[in-house]
Formats: sequence, C-alpha cells, structure tokens
Amino acid sequence: MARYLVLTGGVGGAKLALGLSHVLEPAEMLIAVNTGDDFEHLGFTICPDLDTLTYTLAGESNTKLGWGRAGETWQFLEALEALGGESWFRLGDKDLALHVYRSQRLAAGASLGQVTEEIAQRFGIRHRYLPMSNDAVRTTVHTGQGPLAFQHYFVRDRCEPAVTGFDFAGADAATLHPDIEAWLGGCDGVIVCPSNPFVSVDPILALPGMREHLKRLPTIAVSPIVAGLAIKGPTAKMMAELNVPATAAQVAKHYEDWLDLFVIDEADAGLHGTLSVPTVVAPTVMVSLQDRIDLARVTVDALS
Ligand code: FO1
Repeated sequence: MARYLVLTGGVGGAKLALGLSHVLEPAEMLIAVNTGDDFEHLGFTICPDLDTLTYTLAGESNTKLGWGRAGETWQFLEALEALGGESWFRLGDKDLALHVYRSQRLAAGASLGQVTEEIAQRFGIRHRYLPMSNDAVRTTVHTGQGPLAFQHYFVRDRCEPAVTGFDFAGADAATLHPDIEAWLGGCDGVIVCPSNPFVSVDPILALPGMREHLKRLPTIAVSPIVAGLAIKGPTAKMMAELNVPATAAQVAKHYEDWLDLFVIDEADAGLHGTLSVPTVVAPTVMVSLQDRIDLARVTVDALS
C-alpha cells in the first residue's frame, strides 16, 4: 500500500482532495492544509481552508457561493449588521457554530489539530486532514497600498490592491504538525493540489524542513493555471502584478527546486516537453465529481 501526503489550500485544492478521497483509502493519504489564511475575527479563530475542506469532504459545501456551508442562513450576520458590527466577512449561521466550537476548544487548551479531528469526526469524514501546523502562521499580502492581512486583501478588498509580495508571520518559528512530520518520514510521495502557489502552497513550504522533505520525496503538482487563466481566485492577477507570465510554465518554475512531475491541462498541451519538469497532460478543469475523481486517478497513477 502506497501512502501520499496531499498539500492543499482553499476551494480549488479541496476539489482534487475530494477526488483523491474517492481514489485512495483513508490509510493511503493524509491531507496537510494551509492555515496562513486563518485570522482572528469578532473574537473567533477562523480557518477558512480547513473549513472549506471539511464542508467539501462532508458533501456540505455551498456550491452557489463557492465557499461556506450548504443550506446556510444569515440571521446572525443581518443582526450584526443592524448593530453596526463588521459584516464584510460573511459568517453564515451554521458556519458560525463551527467557529464558536473551535474557538471555545482552543481557549480550553486543545490544539488546532485536535479540534480539526473532532470536527472531522462529527462530520463523519473518513479521510484524515490536519492543519499544516498547530502554531499560528498568518499570511500578509504586501500591496501598493501597504501590507494587508490575508482576509482583508482577499475578501474585504476583493483582491483589488496590486500585490508586491507576501510573508508568512510565525512560519520560521512554527513546526509542521507532528503527525504530518511523522507521515512524511514514511510516505511514498507528495501531491500538490491546484491551489494558489503564493498564498496557499508557499505558506506550507515556509515551514522549517518542508522543502527538504519535498526535495527528497517524489512530488507531483497540478497546475492552477489553465491557458493563462486561474480556474479560481486571484492567481493569474497576482502573477501579472508580480511581473511574471501568468502561465502554467511559470508555476512549474516556481516549484522547480523540488517538483518531479507537473500536470497541465489539455489546453496547455503545447507546453508538454518544453518545461524543466516532465509534464502529464490531462483535463484539469473540475466541474463534476467524476472530473475530480478522474484527475485524482491521473495524479496518483503518474506518481506511482
Ligand atoms: N470568501 C468571500 O469571498 N467572502 C466571504 O464573505 C467569505 C466568508 C467566509 C466565511 C467562512 C469561511 O470559512 C470562508 C469564507 N470565505 C469568504 C472564503 C475564504 O475566505 C477564501 O476563499 C479563502 O481564504 C481563500 O482560500
């Protein structure tokens, strides 16, 4: 039995993680989730990428919004707004329960990993996923308008400010979640989901020792860029602002220190054989569940 570590961030990554959960048994994969997007808001610790994965693996994701929980209502937010409270980050009533629960457990001394596992169990999720670290890491987006906490950049300011760089406060002093570290010691390869390289994958790579693991292990990444466009989110916009080409080739270059195989979309088949990393050409745009499963199968087969 082969064992894989899966690295993921938000919505795009969770789609492939769901596909992988249909292709691999729970004992064959562990998912390490970016927590650089986490923030403290209204007194709660909010972990958007962990929650996106929880809702996705539980079949509870809000497909209409693209984030949050299915069947959501907004009475809390409306009441908060009426009070003049901060409502730019939209917390639905059901979603709020998760933030209350997590914040209360963290205040009682539980680690983020423990709380994540409790939540996964209550949602009936069989495949294991963990925060990249139990320590707080917070992404700052540097922009022409100054530094912005990630969610201020992403949600409040709708990714409008032009980015100039990123930093991951706390990463240098943080340690990989101990179970991820242990898993890396015995695993057969790493699968990097089609998440934003700068703000979803790089925070995980910023943890001490992670890049060394990736250099040592077989790795495969799926391009988040197809024909110069990001499937979801601001990746292509960020690349343009950073003065690099918004192409799958550039993503491969970003990962080239440790990447062994790169999955590119059929629309980018022209790049096959032209990159510093060997490529696998496959349909990477995941619309249906079957698309997610098919891409997961391609990824696992290519790595094994
Ligand atoms: N994304 C938005 O675009 N607007 C929101 O109001 C918003 C609220 C929100 C609440 C809880 C949660 O877990 C996620 C939420 N997201 C929202 C998504 C999220 O902030 C981003 O998609 C990720 O951080 C990027 O990976």
